[in-house]
Amino acid sequence: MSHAWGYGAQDGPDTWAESFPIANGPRQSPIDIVPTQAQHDPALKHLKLKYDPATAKGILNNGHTFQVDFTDDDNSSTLAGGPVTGIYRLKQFHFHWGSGDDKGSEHTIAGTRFPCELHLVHWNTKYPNFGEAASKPDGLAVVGVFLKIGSANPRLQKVIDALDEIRSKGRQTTFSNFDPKTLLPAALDFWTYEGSLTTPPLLESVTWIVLKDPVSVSPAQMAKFRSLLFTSEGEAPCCMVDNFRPPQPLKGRKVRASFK
Ligand code: B30
Ligand code: ZN
Repeated sequence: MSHAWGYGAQDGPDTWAESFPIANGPRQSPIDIVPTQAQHDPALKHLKLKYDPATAKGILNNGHTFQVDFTDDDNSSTLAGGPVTGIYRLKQFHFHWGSGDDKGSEHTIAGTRFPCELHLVHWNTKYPNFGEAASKPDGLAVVGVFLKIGSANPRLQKVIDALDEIRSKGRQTTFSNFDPKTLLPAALDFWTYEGSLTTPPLLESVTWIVLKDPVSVSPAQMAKFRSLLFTSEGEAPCCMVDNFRPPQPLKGRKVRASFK
């Protein structure tokens, strides 16, 4: 798979609107979440995440991040509750990160940036497949989890150990028997708002569910993320870092909180 867009000066977020005019649309992501501006919504349900480790399938360097893919032909791994109606199936998870610890997340909290952000991508089973869902206003639900520098996170290690095999763009390998719930914090308090994919095609189809509590990652673990390459084998190597889009205008949207 080849992309005309990236995160460099010539093809980065400031240029995406030329090919994807929705980049300036009414519900773009990420955003800066200002907790004092969010409204607690007691009607929000608890998030129900049910993941079957047997649905983990493979891990891929797609040239802008790495993603762990899941089989999504039945409801073995799903999200329900929270802000959404119905059942959403897990498709993949991936990360965004910085070249240093002072940046890397896509969402920010009152201007605070985290070094990394995990995205768990789900699609609404009222549609026939991910591709169809991705163009519908209620098609996708992405759970965002911040990573903060601290002690090594043993639950990340299996993912990190697979990165040696997918250093370059286009490389992939099998990745099985993994429960992504182990990557989440103990408490599932969240903010939610209506947004978009944070990469082209920037489709405005995502119900964002951003968890309040971060999980930890060690400096050595972050270094392994940063040793991945944007580039294919045979190209001049270019480290995969700063693969995040900065916050976009809120344009009157409301952010709701599941907690007080
Ligand atoms: S995010 O969670 O908002 N960062 C996609 C899914 C989630 C997000 C962003 C994008 C997505 O599915 N994009 C379209 C599919 N991609 C995926 C891929 O495998 O590598 C193809 C593409 O862009 O055209 Cu690159
Ligand atoms: Zn993402």
